[in-house]
Amino acid sequence: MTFKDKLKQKQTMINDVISRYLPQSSSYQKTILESISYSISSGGKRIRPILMEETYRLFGGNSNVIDPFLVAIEMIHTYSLVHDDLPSLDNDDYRRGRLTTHKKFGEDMAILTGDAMLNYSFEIMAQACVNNENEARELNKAMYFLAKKAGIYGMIGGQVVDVESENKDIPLEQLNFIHKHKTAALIEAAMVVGAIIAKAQDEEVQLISNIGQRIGLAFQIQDDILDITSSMQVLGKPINSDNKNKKSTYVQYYGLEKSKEHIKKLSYDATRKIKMINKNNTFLIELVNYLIYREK
Ligand code: GRG
Repeated sequence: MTFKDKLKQKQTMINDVISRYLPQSSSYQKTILESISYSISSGGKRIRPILMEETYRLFGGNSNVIDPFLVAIEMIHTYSLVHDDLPSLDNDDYRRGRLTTHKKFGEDMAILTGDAMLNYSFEIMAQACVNNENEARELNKAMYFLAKKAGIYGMIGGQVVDVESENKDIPLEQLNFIHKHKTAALIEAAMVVGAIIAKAQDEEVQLISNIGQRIGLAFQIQDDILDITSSMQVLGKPINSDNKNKKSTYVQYYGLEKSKEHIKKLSYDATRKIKMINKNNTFLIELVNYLIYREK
């Protein structure tokens, strides 16, 4: 089977898990359920849950105790996109090739949809901790790590600095802070959560955290590159959005060629470290290369 076929198979598996966990209700609040379903079912690449699942398997994990965490990280990621697209932030009309949540359901519902997805992700992780007494320690630890990386010390922290840096010339150190927190933190969390739930040793978790940070940073630099080199048709969202929103990017700092070289170095380091784990990790290495050199 080719890498693309394997990836497709894994995306289908993640989509099945997400459908099983979607909240259900036919009562008065059903609009929020439609809106959550619309936002999360709209064809994202699912790279965070796939990275989590792969890291979990890498360290010998083989049960479905990980499932709520796979859903939770995609819910957190999707909420961040729904909120990021709002008129008060990036004000985008298209995402994943279709209307953004606020364009489809209104701004009020889009705010509530993001809130609901964030809340629901913790609801299902907490439920997993309650239901799996024997693994509660690892599950709690994983939930704590994800909470930190999605919050003030991670994605939200990075987004705050990003918003405050618009229209400004910022030092490279600040740009690094934004990229490492806004994007890389959740990608790092995906891998670390997989390792923790599989009961990897502390040094292994540390190594995975280091690998995740590099992959996450390279992923964001490629996002900066695609924003100027790709097209709306391929990306499913408008290009030149960084320019429109007066954001600083790696490409502005280093130019296209140097940014590409930086990605190469980060991916080389990440794959070298993955090989150090010395387990059957071919798909993970292929996945890293796909993520970093992706076209959308
Ligand atoms: C609003 C709290 C809050 C945070 C927003 C994630 C984010 C922070 C903003 C989204 C805009 C952006 C360019 C973020 C960088 C991360 C990134 C490249 C997101 C897109 O992730 P993909 O490519 O998207 O995995 P799909 O659609 O495939 O899931």
